[in-house]
Amino acid sequence: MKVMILGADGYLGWPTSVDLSMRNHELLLVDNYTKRELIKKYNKSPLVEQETIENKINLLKAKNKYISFKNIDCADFKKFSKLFKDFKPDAVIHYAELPSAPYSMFGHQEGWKTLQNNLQSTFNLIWCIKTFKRDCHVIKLGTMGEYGTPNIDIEEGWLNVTHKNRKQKFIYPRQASSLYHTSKIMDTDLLWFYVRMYNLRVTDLMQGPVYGIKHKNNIKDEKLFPIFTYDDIFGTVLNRFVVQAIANMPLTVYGSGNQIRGYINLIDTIKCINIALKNPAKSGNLEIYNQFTEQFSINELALKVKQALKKIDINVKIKKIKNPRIESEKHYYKAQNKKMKKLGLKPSLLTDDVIIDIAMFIQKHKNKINKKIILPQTNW
Ligand code: USQ
Repeated sequence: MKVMILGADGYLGWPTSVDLSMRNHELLLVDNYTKRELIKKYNKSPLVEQETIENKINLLKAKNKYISFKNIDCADFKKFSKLFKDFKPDAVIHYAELPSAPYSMFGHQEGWKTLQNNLQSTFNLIWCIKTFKRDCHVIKLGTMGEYGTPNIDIEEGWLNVTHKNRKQKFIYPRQASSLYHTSKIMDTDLLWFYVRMYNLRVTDLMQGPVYGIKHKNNIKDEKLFPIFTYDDIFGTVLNRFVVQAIANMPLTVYGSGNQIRGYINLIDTIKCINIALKNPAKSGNLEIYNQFTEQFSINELALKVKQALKKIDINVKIKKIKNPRIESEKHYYKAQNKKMKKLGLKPSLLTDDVIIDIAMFIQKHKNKINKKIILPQTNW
């Protein structure tokens, strides 16, 4: 297939690119280094300094010659539409968004940049498909955070409502607790509108926080590993916890630690992308999948890290700190995640070995951990 990957340099975009390049697709990778620039601007740094994407792509080209890279901003319609029109992809995997809740809540500029970048890149993509290739399948990364923490079960994207004896299926009600997550709700609404109007084919993946660094096709070569961030803005909770453990810092449980989320191993993110590629949404359909494999509270997650690392003689401390976020800390949470499994996903669960494996990678780079960038600095 001809596949475009937008945001190909990121924590998910790069492993997706590595994996698909080994499956003989013709790939066009797109990124404009926004995340790298923001990491520098806000004085953060990944655990391991990244090669340029151009250098990384040369590694992939040795295995697949049908792979190219363009350094352009997907929010720049003129440049993006030319690229799309020339390549005419069968599918586009859209990760070209600012992914951080704390960043989006930092200030006016960051909030607006999140909204503007995320909506504009999604809108540009929609417009290109509508204009140049109506049957192109969009695989869009959404987030479980779109649903928030409602007091009823979270269904997979849609809810059947009976009202005054009449029935209608609606997109499941959404109420996020950051501006970033809200930008994803707006993306979904935009996509759904254009699916209804112009019969586009869209798969929206409601993904939970991801952890890990390895997957099937990068396991032997650390140069192919994705960017690994652990700072307060770009790091996600489990990766942060393991870094804290290795740095001999207490794990920072925000608030009561009873917040529950659905988590997913990076290995499974890649599997889900492949499943979505092989099972495209039909014309005029918005397919929504809940992309997580297990639910944990933050307390459970911290305990899992503590118990796993005890096996390799690391004594982990856990500390509850004031929650820097406005989010529900005691809530019902039961989310459905059957659809991916029905299509063949066999989950790679969060075992002690998985945690130890992440810890071994971090241990190797322990001297590079910057303890000053870990504690939360954005409050809302
Ligand atoms: N948390 C802690 N301690 C920490 C960091 C986080 O207790 O040191 C808590 C947060 O308060 C939150 C939970 O862990 O309740 C998850 O936080 P997170 O920073 O791992 O994830 P979040 O901000 O929700 O965003 C991440 C990704 C985002 C993705 C989302 C999926 O950055 O791109 O969309 O996970 S979800 O959370 O399901 O919406």
